[in-house]
Amino acid sequence: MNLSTPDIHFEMRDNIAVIRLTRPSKRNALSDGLVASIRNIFENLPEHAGAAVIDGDGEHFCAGLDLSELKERDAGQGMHHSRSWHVALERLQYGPVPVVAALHGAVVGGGLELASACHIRVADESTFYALPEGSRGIFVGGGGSVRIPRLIGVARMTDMMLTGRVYNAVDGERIGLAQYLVPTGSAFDKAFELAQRIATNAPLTNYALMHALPRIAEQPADQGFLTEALMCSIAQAAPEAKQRVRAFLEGRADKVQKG
Ligand code: 1HE
Repeated sequence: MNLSTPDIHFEMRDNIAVIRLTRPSKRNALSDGLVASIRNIFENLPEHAGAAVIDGDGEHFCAGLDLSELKERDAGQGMHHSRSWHVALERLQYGPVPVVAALHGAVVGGGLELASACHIRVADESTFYALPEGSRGIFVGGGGSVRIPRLIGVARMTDMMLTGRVYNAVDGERIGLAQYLVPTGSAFDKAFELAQRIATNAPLTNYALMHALPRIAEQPADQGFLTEALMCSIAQAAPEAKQRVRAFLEGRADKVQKG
């Protein structure tokens, strides 16, 4: 199946899915069609995909919602529009494989919402983050109010939206918007290297990290402990887990190296 469109490029590099926003003349602004394409890609990833990388062509990762499509919508239409983003980004977050975002330039508005749905964010030094919705008279609608406070806290997101505060790459990494900060121009390479490493994990471990961990983290502790015990028992019962543990005990597996 051809998952590319003029605005998004999809390719498999061995078992890594590479997804690139290709609308640089509009700073990769997310049109309705582009959001639908993201959903389509994560609903139809090839079975052999082990991880994915998403990045953007040109000077910026993503300028957010395509403001030229911001129509006069009544409340019901507005809700359905927002829900279409939720579905697309849920397919990404709770999809078949972990996704690493390679960030550079503007990561703003819906672009930050897209990045927040990814499992790992690698930012280069040109990256900057903002939520200009506040100054455009609108509100986040792509899951940002759920995901961004979980990365940086309600107070920082409130500040970004009330005051238009822009975080640079260094401060973005410090507060938790990205887990990695790399030299300008190297975010994709680092993200790809991480994706290759992720793809060597046992599939059930990756599944647990994507689907169980965020839900456990939202559960009351007593329920979380039980869910953890269930997930842990399922993962360790898999033949692959047994092989990996045996390989370590027999000296055939890598030791943890000092960072
Ligand atoms: C756009 C968009 C866009 C650029 N929708 N067309 N997002 C924003 O409020 C951010 C708006 N964008 C910007 O602040 C700047 O464009 C950037 C800082 C990202 C980049 O600046 P720069 O100088 O490199 O580019 P530019 O000259 O501003 O833009 C180049 C073209 O892209 C220009 O079009 P042109 O026809 O005049 O060449 C811009 O109009 C166009 N462009 N960004 C449409 N966002 C689910 S709810 C989510 C809610 C939101 O995301 S709200 C936040 C929207």
